[in-house]
Amino acid sequence: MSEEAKPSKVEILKVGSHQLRGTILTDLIGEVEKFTEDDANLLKHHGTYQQDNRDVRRDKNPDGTPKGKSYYFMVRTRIPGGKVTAAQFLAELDLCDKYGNETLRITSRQGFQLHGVLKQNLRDAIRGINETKLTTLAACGDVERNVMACPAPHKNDKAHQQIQDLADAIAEHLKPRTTAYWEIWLRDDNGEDHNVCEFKPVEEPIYGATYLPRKFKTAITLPDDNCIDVLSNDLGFIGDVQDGTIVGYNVTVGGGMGMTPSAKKTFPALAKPLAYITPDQAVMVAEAVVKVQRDFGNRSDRKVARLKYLIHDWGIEKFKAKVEEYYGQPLLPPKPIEITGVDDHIGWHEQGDGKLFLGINIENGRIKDEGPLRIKTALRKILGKFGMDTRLTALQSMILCDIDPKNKAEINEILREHGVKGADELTLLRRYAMACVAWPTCGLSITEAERALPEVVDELEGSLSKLGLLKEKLAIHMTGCPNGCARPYTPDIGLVGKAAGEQYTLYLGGNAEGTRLGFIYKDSLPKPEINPTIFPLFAFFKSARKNGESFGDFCAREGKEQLEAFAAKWTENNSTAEATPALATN
Ligand code: SRM
Ligand code: SF4
Repeated sequence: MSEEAKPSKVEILKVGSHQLRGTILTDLIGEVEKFTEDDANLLKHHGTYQQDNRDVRRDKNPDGTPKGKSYYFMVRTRIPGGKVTAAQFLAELDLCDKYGNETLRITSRQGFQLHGVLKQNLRDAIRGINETKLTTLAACGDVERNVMACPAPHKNDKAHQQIQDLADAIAEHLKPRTTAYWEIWLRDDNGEDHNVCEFKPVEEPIYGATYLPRKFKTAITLPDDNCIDVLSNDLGFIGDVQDGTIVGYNVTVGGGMGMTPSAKKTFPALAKPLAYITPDQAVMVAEAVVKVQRDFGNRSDRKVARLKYLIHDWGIEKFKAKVEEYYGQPLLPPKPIEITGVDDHIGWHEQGDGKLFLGINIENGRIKDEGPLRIKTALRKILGKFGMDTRLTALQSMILCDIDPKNKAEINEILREHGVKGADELTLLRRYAMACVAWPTCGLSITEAERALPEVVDELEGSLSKLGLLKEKLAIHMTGCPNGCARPYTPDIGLVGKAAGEQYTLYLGGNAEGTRLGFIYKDSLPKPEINPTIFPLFAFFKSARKNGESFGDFCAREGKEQLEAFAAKWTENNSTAEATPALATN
């Protein structure tokens, strides 16, 4: 075996893990404060990450000695298409209060996360989730992750129903079958079944002994509403809608955001079109793509193990030929289907069956009661009283479904009383803003994101207001490191944690529809300089935009050099505090 072909440590671990068991159970019931590194790696496949509170890492005991790390766990629920009943939502809220840090997070992939769960509560937290018929199995790890689909509950629209059904079908077909999950988390100490919804005593038909080389992500979209960012996924399906029905899909492959700037071999990529298929082919084509990645994805270097690197190495034609071989028949070439729009679904909408749905913006996905904003209590009251189904969006927000129009005023009142703002009280900038978790729980974060973005949005809103641009739809995504968990390389404005001291790389030129990668406009930009750097570009946009183009389209058309040249001239001409209030305030 050549040096390059040596399997990575994680590959060796998976092979010897007895289908992801390792020694998790021993560590779980033992007195140890944390899991071994190997078990912590296996735990990801069970939907939980061992973390530590980075805010207190440097704390000292009274005698000056370091306190050491304070360990806890993140627990992620995998929710295909973001469909959650009221009972499930309320149970997750209870679990975050009972075992977590009293906040519940909606993720950028339509999932939930509990944070701050102590080891002694981990099994109860995971059982609690399973008791509501949700699962954490395969929410993380080297398997198919949560399958996304547009969550808008348009009940009379067949296409919306079709993509939700396909998300369920793919998620079910590609879920791991290991019984380790059931044994560790769902069986009582006396051997009784605690909850058997995940128990399937069979071998792994798709994944075999080694699972996938890396995480794998799938999403399904409609061309006029790419609210799940299909092209950022390893595998995507774009519906071909005719007369309200999906008659086929363009299949896209090889999207992914993660990169390591110091490793040139890594890069963010938008998925490429692979083939056109009929709806009945979708699940088995998904299986074929997954199996090609299983058998040919890089298992020696995890940095380049995602599907996008296999496609980069092979080219799309060779990849397609291999998928056809696994699928067992040729696939048609993709059709020219364009992605044309995006909708955050915030606000009140007709559902199509006489009922209404309400999209509620959750700032950076964090459901909590803090100060005058008591969204957690408001949701408890509304879900407790009306018991409606809900949906989670890929913009870290949520939808209340099936609302009788006669209850609209009461629901509005509950939200208002708890400080929750309605669609028309929020700028589109804030509605389309998204930040990853970052500090204090994410072990990979370099800078803040969730805790930093609200202030950045406040400042940018100030700038947009001064320029009369407050009504513009423009998306800003921020992450605490280049892994890209809030998909920062595709929106109009992307901010990516670069270095300690709250320094970010500023990307411009993407769009809210997620169809273009931005370019680096400034590197290592300290947070207080973000707004002053963008203000002149907003001014340029206002004066030189064409045909109502968006800020991202404008930046992409002008290009970095033109933007820089304008900004330099603008700053020279407007350097007094009076002329540049936005600059002066920062
Ligand atoms: Fe992510 C790792 C949080 C969506 C790319 N991501 C992590 C970890 C688990 C950190 C770690 O490995 O120790 C983060 C946990 C933080 C915490 O404290 O909770 C984390 N990722 C998240 C979430 C919660 C962000 C959010 O604020 O919503 C999202 C959970 C989604 C879910 O429910 O499944 C989340 N992560 C994403 C996305 C967006 C997406 O999938 O649409 C991406 C970019 C798309 C992609 O996969 O390329 C993403 N996360 C990564 C990567 C880079 C992967 C790569 O190919 O290089 C890592 C690091 C890794 O895998 O090595 C990572
Ligand atoms: Fe953590 Fe980086 Fe993902 Fe943010 S982008 S959650 S900092 S891994």
